[in-house]
Amino acid sequence: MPIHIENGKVRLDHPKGSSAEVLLYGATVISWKTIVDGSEPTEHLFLSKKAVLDGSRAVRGGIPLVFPCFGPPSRPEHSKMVQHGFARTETWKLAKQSDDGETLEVHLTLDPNPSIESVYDKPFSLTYVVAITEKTMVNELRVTNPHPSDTLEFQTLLHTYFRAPMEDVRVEPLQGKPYFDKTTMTERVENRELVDVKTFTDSVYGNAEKKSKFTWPGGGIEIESFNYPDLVVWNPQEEVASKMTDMEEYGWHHFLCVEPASVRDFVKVTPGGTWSGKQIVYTIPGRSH
Ligand code: TA6
Repeated sequence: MPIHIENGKVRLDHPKGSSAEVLLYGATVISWKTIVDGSEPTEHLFLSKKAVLDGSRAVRGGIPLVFPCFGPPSRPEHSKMVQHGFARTETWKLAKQSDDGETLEVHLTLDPNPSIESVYDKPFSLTYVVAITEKTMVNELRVTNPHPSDTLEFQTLLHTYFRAPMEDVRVEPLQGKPYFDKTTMTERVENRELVDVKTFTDSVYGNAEKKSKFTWPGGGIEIESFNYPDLVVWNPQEEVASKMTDMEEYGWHHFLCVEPASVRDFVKVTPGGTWSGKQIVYTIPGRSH
């Protein structure tokens, strides 16, 4: 079965060897594999060995979904929420699946429920599309505002933990971009052509390019984003990661978060409207040594 659901997890197994796994909890993609060098499938996402997967807390790794607020709430309507909002800690429904032989696609949905309504009183409807081909994965969040007269305002982000060697990875193109440096709480302009994360990095870039990529001698990933004006680059290093009870030992050596985002400002969806943000991720073959 190319697409099957078992124990609260949806598994997509492509006939050409790629695969993905999505927890209904938080609609969290926890695995994306492709065959990169013709042998065994390669895992491209980082999932902490200490990640809690029982639905009691957000998953440390994979692609947690940030909605309707980024970071600690900054608006009155979000004041009852925890950081990054409720989308990543609610259980979604598998609403649709399709397989045309080339693309395996699932749609997960989240609508208000008593748990959400206890922290958020705005109507909304979310659909999250996860699709894989032989070489790519698509992650698309659609936010519908069903209110007859009020505009819906939110921040959102795909909090992707990519498996990568922290010391050797470089992100581009970011040179010249404005960014808020959350490690010093200062607004700056990026002057580096290639951005590394060898020190504690928590940067919220604006004016993001449509295509970003990060590479290391053994490989790389390209991200094509649609309707996400910002890009977050994060690695907590030991100083922050060592305080995370769900971060495996030395885990920060093995991942880089590059996150298409709409967080420097709030998205505004008019009554009856739908906003969509999407990333397509591609693997880049490793440079020959
Ligand atoms: O995307 C980077 C960030 O906003 C960091 O500031 C850090 O808080 C990270 O998200 C992880 O947040 P979490 O709530 O999952 O521990």
